[in-house]
Amino acid sequence: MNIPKSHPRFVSLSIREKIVKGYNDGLVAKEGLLAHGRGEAFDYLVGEKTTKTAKAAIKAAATKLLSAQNPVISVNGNVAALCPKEIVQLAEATKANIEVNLFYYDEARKKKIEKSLKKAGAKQVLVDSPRCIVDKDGIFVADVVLVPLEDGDRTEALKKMGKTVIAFDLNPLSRTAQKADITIVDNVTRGMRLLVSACKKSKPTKTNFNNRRALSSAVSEIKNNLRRRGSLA
Ligand code: PTJ
Repeated sequence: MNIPKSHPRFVSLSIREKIVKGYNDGLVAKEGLLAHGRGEAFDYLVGEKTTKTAKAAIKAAATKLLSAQNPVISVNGNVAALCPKEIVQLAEATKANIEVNLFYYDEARKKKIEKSLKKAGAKQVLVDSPRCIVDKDGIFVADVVLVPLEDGDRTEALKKMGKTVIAFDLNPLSRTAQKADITIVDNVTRGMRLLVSACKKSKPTKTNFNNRRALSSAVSEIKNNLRRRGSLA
């Protein structure tokens, strides 16, 4: 679809086209289209911009990734379709491994994602085996795992394995958002770019980021956005 730049929803519709292309190319699961729709709805509520709270979470995530011994970036179909180049740049900036982990396990899709990441410049891509069995050189030995868009079961499993979890999730109420150590409530297409530049600028220091407090201010930012638009008293 050719979307005119003047369209008021140009950016959102362009991101939607990326997900649809990813589906047509065999990277995104059918269910990934639904997950994207949920993300679009929350992005609308957030105001389709990176909030102050998200910026603080990105800063904390950058220092955490840079201080990690074995950071891993977990990639699923949606992320592979939306920001493959940024994943590669982030892996380079943080010396992280990239591991493909699918919720809706599909060997053919996994291979296509691996190939597309290599095409985007990834030197090495680790792959999981069927669900919850992770690569022995990747997430299994990782101390910090970045899960851009993840379902709650997997985030809980990572926490049970003792990992520090950093997540992107536009829904501050989701199980992933609540269980992660650092949740970036931002569209992965905006936030990932900012995370890459934060990692290039930051130093590996300690962070005293409080996720509970950050999620509560993310909800307040949604309320304030709705008030500004006159949709909430
Ligand atoms: O490729 P697979 O098989 O690993 O499957 C990937 C999906 C995303 C389908 C799978 O992990 C899944 O079902 O996820 P959920 O449980 O639907 O959770 C996805 C979360 O990401 C939801 O809370 C959405 O609001 C959020 N989300 C969707 N799109 C974006 C987003 N958050 C940030 N940026 C987005 N673009």
